[in-house]
Amino acid sequence: MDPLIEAPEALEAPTTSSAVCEAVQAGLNATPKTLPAWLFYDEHGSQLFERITELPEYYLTRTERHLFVEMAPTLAEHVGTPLTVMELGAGTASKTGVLLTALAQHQTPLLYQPIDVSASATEEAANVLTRLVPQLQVQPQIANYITERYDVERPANARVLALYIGSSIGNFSPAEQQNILRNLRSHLEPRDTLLLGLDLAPGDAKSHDALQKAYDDDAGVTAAFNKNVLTRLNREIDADFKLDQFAHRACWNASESRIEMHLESLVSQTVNVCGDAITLSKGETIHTENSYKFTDAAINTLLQDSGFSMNRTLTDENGWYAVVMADAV
Ligand code: AVJ
Repeated sequence: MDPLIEAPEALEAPTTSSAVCEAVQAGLNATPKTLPAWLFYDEHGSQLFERITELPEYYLTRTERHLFVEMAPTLAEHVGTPLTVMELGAGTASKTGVLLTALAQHQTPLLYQPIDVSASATEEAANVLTRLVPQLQVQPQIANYITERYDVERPANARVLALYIGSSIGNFSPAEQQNILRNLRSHLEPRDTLLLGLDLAPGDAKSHDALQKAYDDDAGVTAAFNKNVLTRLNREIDADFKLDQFAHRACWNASESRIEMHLESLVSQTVNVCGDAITLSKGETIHTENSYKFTDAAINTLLQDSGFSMNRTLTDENGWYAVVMADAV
């Protein structure tokens, strides 16, 4: 079986500016216009995202952290020992410390295997976490879990706790979500556990307005995060986007169950991108991101189709966010 999954273009960050040109031109010549989501995370964009996670309107990060604090003791009991923890897209693993602290009380030493594209983020994670949890053995893998193979090490008889948190799965289409989880499942054995963090769809518990505001905050940080994509293109591939001629838009797409972020052209204009003249009409948008939101039924289907069965779901008191414990079957 080949665990490598077909790369969604959204996450293939090219390394040469001609490759960036190619990807950007393809998106801007398409109808509707799109830009790939990896463009968000240059250095400034990553800082802006950190600021987003601290905004009053952006409840996701804060809520997930609270749920981790609440569930950590139960989780440790559920997974039992011996145990190893791996994490997809770990980044700086700032929320993982809560869980690892609890788990390390039941198991010393505890092997933690973060997988991330960013070597610097993983290094920071290793430094911070080993200071916080001295019993931890951190064994990072620098890999893009979407496009590259990764390994999961299993010390003798250990059960694996796989973390895929932070609503990261929400950036992918349903087909891609399934591929990511199936690929993960191929590294696991029955009775290993997946901990999945997802944002819930609006409904009785969460208003459209609350969701919308999480992606269009009053301080304009998300707007800056979105527009930073244009700044990046101006700098990296000599494009000439005029930032004040675009507006940040966040809108709920009910039929796809996702928040979409767009950059709307406020005037009719022509932009030069790698020698290509791109015309935008007034009101035309460039689609920059999808953030999928889940119903209970959708979570169940996704898990079942990927070889997991839901064990329990924890939600906050508002019912806005979910951390799902699922067992590999
Ligand atoms: C990093 C994918 C979880 O979709 O909520 C935040 C990215 N975009 N505000 C999300 C994001 C705009 C975020 N994820």
